[in-house]
Amino acid sequence: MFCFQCEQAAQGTGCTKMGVCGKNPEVAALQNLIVWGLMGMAFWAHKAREKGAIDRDIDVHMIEGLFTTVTNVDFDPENCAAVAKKTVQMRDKAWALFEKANNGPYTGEVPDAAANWICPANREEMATLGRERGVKSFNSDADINSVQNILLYGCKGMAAYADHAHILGKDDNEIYAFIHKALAAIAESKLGLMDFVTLCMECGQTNIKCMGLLNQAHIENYQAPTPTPVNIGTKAGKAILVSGHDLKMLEELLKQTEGKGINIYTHVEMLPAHGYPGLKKYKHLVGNFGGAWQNQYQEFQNFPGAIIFNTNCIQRPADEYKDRLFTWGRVQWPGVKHVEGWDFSEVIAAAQKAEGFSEKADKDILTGCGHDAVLGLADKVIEAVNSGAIKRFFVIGGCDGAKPGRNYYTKFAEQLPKDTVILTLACGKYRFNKLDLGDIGGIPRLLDVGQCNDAYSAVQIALALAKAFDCEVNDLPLSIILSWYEQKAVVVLLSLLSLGLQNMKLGPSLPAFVTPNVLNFLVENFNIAPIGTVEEDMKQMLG
Ligand code: FS2
Ligand code: SF4
Repeated sequence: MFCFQCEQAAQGTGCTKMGVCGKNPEVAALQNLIVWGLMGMAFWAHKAREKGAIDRDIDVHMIEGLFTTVTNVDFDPENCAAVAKKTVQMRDKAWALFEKANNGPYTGEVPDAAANWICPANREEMATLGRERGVKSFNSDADINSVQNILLYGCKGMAAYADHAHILGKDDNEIYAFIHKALAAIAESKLGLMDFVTLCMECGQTNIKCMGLLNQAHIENYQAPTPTPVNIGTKAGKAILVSGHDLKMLEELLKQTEGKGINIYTHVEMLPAHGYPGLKKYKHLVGNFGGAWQNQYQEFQNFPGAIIFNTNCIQRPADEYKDRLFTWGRVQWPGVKHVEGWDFSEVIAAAQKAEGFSEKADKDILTGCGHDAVLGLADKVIEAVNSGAIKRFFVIGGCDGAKPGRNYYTKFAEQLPKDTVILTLACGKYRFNKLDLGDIGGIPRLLDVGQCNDAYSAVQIALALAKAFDCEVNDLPLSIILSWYEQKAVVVLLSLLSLGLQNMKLGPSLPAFVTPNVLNFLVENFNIAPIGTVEEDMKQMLG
């Protein structure tokens, strides 16, 4: 196997024997096959779209297929094989769609991925085929291959956000069209390096639309989030823990558990759910449990109820909780019960059977500080900046992970002077969101903007501040320090780069799929740099 799509890539170069995440060689090969098939499907879907022919099933299969291959989503070979098979059927559907719109067959050159290759009938042969279709084989030029992978990972991250929006009934033709165009370009591999760089920037721009669409879907369904304290203790009673990013799944579970004496807790990226009026109205949504995703193996052993993942990040479960663990949506783990659709009665039954919590008091942490809430304080914020009470804003956001170097983010938040404000989002916040950082004239020093997709909201805050101070975003007293782990962080980074943001710091280590030449390009054009020591970086940013 070879996979280097996430920050955990073995030796900083790529997983070759077994994924550090737990992905085995068979699943890795089947996911290669899915991506290869999607590239073929994209070729025909893109050509059909150019002729005005669109098929929503193909569009949706694209985002579901890509999301299946995101880090820590699907570890089940049976399901990956089923997705690969369906992909080949959908390629044929896209092909037929094109020929119908074209009133005849295509006469140009067809790339290998889009040719009439047959999906083998059994899993073993599918995996053999997938092994030959790895990410290193897109292009023989290492730099072009690197940028093609950045584009692919950007599309994977965006597909996850598009999937959430689709589940809430929001689809945007432009988003689907771009993903098809991008994967078709990788399949054809005819463009030059700078063309792929341009596509990466377009990917970032399209993802801003996609995150905006999801933001709109969340607000239309659950109203704009408001600053909300969330308890991290436990309430006496039966319990269900919800992990992932999907708010609709949480809402359905809240409806189905109402009045049943079961308390619902959020985990990791579900924490911001507490800020939405349409979700916090459920009194049995009682708190947040545990730290970031990489601690689940230990922490879930202490959760005496049912646990459900609706998106990444799932890890190999311990036997102590495997029979109380469920997956939903794109997430699958072999041997773990998968809930299809919207009936959570099995999860509820597992929670009722489990011991449940006794009462344990603990502190509150704050969430729900999206752009509506923060910009509601705009006058206060502007006054605090003008008076010098706030010297600088720091966006410290992105993913958490297992590497020891991630203590950087905790130390950074702890050591920042008291006249600075932190905006945070995604699961990297668990490195510091239980610290008591106080406030500046009533403005909390730590503002939790939300999930990784709420990078949209952070961008809105930055744009509004730039407008208020009549300057460019790069001239604001604002520094951005990102932590990355998986492909959603890649697409968020592309979005920030596409807005022209300069001087960002990235850690805890640089992606294995970025070649030295591509890195140089990023440094020269965006002055992006890897994190260094807390002291030096802080001195530089505050200076
Ligand atoms: Fe964290 Fe994992 Fe949000 Fe990522 S819970 S690394 O999926 O997308 O952030
Ligand atoms: Fe390795 Fe990350 Fe790929 Fe898993 S997703 S196999 S940890 S590079």
